[in-house]
Amino acid sequence: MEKMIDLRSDTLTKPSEGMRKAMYEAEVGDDVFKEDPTVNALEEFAAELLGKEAALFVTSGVMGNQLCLNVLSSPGDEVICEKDSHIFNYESGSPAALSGLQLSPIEGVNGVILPGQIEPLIRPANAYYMPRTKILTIENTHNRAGGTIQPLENIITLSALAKQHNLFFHLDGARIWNASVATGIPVKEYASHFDSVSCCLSKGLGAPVGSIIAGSKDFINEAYRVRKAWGGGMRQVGILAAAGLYALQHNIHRLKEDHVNAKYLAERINANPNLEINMEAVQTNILLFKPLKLSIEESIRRCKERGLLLSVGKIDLIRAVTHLDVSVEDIRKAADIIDDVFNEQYV
Ligand code: TLP
Repeated sequence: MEKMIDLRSDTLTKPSEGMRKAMYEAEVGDDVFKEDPTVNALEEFAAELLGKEAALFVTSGVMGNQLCLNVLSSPGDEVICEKDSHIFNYESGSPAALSGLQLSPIEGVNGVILPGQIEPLIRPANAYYMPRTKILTIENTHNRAGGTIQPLENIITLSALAKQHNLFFHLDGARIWNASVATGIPVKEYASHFDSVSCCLSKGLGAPVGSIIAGSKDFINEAYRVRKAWGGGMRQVGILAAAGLYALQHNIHRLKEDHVNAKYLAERINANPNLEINMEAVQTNILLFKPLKLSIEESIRRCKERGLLLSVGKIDLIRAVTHLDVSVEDIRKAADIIDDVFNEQYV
């Protein structure tokens, strides 16, 4: 059978040979005793890359975000986020379940929220009968908006606003690497404007598992305690940390190939009169597009029949994500399949 081209997510990447070799050869110890040299090396490398005092290896992006929210808040506090954010939509209600938090979502444009929208939502400091606004969080790149990049000037303004109102500023930087490669702005520069940062090793970077959170030493010490309490203390986990370290050392720069592939596919989709795509939002490795004459389910089914896997982005949009297991030839073939499915004769 011919290989399926899988554009459902960049989480589907499989460890390469080089990564598997690094995993096989990893020196390990008990990380709960902080004695795993590979985990320690990964955390040091990541802290340096992100320009933060300390970093912690955690199981997943969700755990990373939730640990950060937990450490920066108390039950009953409120978190301002964007309405399409991962934290609001795809983390199983865990801000409420794990930390007793209430979310206050704001609708952004391409995932970007502006200071003027946030200010009215910040609760007055002396209102003891209201929740306390404690955290402002944004996502870069923004997944559900289609991999869009947060403009640095806006991040800087939001950071100042957060400081002015004594709010912590958290970055869901699951795909911060993509933003950095696309703009040329170092991840360190992005991270410097936030109190806490969570970023994934297991998406476009190709590691099988894991995320990193970073911040001050005190913040990470507390996150270390909470991670253990939540059952996230792992033992000889250097085997997985080795994959993460390999990912950070080898797979960041090549993300630009995924962005070129995404642009190519977006242009082919844009040229098809039966499909609609917001080309302005095609900035990194995620594409969202709308079939005008077929339902989402039928579209996905017809593509699958021809060897192309796609997923649902928002309710009325199809999502395609490029990644390191998808070659230029695969992308050309994916574009041909999409043309075939959405050509006049089939719709
Ligand atoms: N995103 C996944 C799905 O959950 C939607 C995907 O396929 O894109 N923050 C952002 C911005 C994310 O996109 C994701 C995963 C996470 C956090 C959570 O990461 P994991 O899956 O490692 O818990």
